[in-house]
Amino acid sequence: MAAPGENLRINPDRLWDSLMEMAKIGPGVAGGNNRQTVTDEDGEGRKLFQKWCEEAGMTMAVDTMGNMFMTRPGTDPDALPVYVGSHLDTQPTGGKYDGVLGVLGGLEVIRTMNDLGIKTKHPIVVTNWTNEEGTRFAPAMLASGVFAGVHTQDWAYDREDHDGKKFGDELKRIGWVGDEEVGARKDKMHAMFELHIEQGPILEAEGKDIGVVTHGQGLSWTQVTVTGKDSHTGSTPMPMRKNAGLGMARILEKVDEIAWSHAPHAVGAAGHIEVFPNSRNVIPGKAVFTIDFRSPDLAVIQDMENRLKVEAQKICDDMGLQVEFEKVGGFDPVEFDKGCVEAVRNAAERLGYSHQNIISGAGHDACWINKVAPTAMIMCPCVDGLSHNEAEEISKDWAKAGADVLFHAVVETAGIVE
Ligand code: HGY
Ligand code: MN
Ligand code: MN
Repeated sequence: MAAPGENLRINPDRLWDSLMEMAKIGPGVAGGNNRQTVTDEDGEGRKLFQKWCEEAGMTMAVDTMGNMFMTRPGTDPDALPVYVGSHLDTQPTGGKYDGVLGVLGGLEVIRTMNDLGIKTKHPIVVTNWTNEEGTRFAPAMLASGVFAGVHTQDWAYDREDHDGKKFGDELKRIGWVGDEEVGARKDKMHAMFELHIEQGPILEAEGKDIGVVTHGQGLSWTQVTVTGKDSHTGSTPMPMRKNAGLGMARILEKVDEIAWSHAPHAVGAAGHIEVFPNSRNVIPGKAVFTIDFRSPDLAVIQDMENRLKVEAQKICDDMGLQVEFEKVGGFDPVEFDKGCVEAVRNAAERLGYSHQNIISGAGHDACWINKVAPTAMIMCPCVDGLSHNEAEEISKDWAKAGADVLFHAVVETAGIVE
């Protein structure tokens, strides 16, 4: 397919203004965002995205998981669409760019095509995938997972947040249950591209503008519940204590050791940690926490999961505690489509951006969509590799480079019609 001329570029000021405008919705407390999935703020962000897309001449479809599909028609109505997008939901202390750059970068592709009067054979669909973060309702990439057939919609609707609210009820409450059956379009996709900040330090350290994402590492989330006995922190003699909090601490120490044993590529930690009753003068009778293991190698993930169970059981047996495990999320390492990856690499070359191959450390909707359509990702650097932190920052130039490459890869794949 013909590619756009190398001089054709997106409008970085317009993209940046849209990023800053979206960032005003669900502001954090330190300059970032708290626009968690299916909250009122998420609903507001969706409406703004819908308004911008309709102003750019696109028509909206929404599926039963709230996934948004904004279509720009192609010249061939039978040609399968090229998808481009990411997610608008954020962590509770999230940044302004994680996910949002990929959605608004997709919108900027359309806006630029409109400016230049570009027509393509294949339609182009800009998407916002619901609940990529998995922070309020585990697991991550929930709606793209249902779309790709990995989870059932019923299971997803039943996921509960910390306050016992159900995902399906909250999606209904904010008015974003669409009438399109989720997954109905999954066998009718020509390709999908996702632009994302790296969320790691490699590109900035290497001085590269673009990450050509060849693979995504796999992820495993195991929720661990340790049960001991609540009792007085003052009057309970040390030998009589059944301290679930201490059991958790010893298990977390082991998690770190297990991840280091697979250095340099494996990682492990617990981001979600709760003790009950969480009172200053009560020995915790219960601890609930989620272990996040990741590696590009599936066998390593499985080894880390197995060793977690063996070590945690040993620790709890020694301390007279009970322990239960529940797998609450995970996906295998992914290899992205070679053709789409090549389109990304060619675009970076054509545009004169420095680039390197990279494995995605974070999970993304593209990891699930890769199961149903040829998929690739583009990454731009972020300052100090920091993400999932309100101080997450990118430069306008990095955003421009990423969106330029996205524009070229998408338009070339969709086929310019002279
Ligand atoms: O967990 C992840 O990797 C993604 O940010 N949801
Ligand atoms: Mn993301
Ligand atoms: Mn994220």
